[in-house]
Amino acid sequence: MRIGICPGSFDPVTNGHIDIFERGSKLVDKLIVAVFENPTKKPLFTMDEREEMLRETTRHISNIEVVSFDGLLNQYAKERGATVIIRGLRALSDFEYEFQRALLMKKVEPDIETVFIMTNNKYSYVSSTGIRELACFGGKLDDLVPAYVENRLQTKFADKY
Ligand code: COD
Repeated sequence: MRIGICPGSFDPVTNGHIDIFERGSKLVDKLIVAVFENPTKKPLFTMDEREEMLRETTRHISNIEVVSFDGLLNQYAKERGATVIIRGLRALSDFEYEFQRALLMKKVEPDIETVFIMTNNKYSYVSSTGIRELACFGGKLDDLVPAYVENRLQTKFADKY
């Protein structure tokens, strides 16, 4: 059984992420969507909240398992027997970061391949950072995030301010 991992901070999950899950899930028998902490980012949602939003919005993909893990990606991938890491690529700016990460991963786990899926044109400009900013100022999020996530963002910002 070929197991893939799609890791991310997913703060929150967007339609761009979900598009990558839908396409990535066809490349493997099982796709583990895993919430990790990105030490360079200060999250809006807790890991549990991010995991719950992912679970609610990926129910339509039958071979997906959603988890969260507070540790190293390579350790978790090995533990789960995953052989492929699936990442999305939007622009040249993503490439530099992803290139370094993929090489680092290859160095520590030579048996794990990182595979990139090009963004869907429709979502090439969608990022969790942009979504949080729009939501913070009450902007419209139609077609950018699932309705469930939009509600969670509205509640979060209503609580905060
Ligand atoms: N279209 C296509 N792809 C997209 C889009 C979009 N609109 N938006 C985002 N993506 C892709 C991103 O390029 C990325 O591949 C993936 O979706 C997830 O994105 P984010 O922003 O939610 O997640 P990141 O990049 O912050 O995730 C980084 C990790 C949390 C995976 C990383 O920090 C990590 O591995 N942390 C654990 C510690 C560790 O092991 N570090 C060493 C790694 S070598």
